[in-house]
Amino acid sequence: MRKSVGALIGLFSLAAGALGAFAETSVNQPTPPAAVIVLGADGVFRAEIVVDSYSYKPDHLIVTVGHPVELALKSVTIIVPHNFVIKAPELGVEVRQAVPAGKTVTVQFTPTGAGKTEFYCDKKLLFFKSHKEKGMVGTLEVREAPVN
Ligand SMILES: [Cu+2]
Repeated sequence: MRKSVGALIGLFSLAAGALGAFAETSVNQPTPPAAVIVLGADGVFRAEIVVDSYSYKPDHLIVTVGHPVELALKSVTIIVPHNFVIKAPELGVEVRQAVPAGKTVTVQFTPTGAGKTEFYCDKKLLFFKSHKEKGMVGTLEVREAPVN
């Protein structure tokens, strides 16, 4: 089983290489903890999210209703562009932000409702799986009560 999966991945890599999608390697960076977000003295939740192929770190954010959230999306990829999407009208959050390779971009939003939703990258190359399907997905958790 393991062998056939390996063969499949090998084939997949060959196909990806043939298409010129070879540059999925990333700069080595220390990986941050799974969930870190800081409520500043000014009442703004801030976090840096490392954007890689194909992950967000941290991938679980916990914030509270009515506080602005400011996320620095730091791409550590060399060529592959990603994005950051949240579609959660029930939380009052609609975000679509491109994250070019190697760049850091900032997004800001203020949740108006409590609940959980996903943030994800919806990029997709031809017939390949979407980046979300490859693991570029995380959880935004908006709580009513203050965190800690
Ligand atoms: Cu992506």
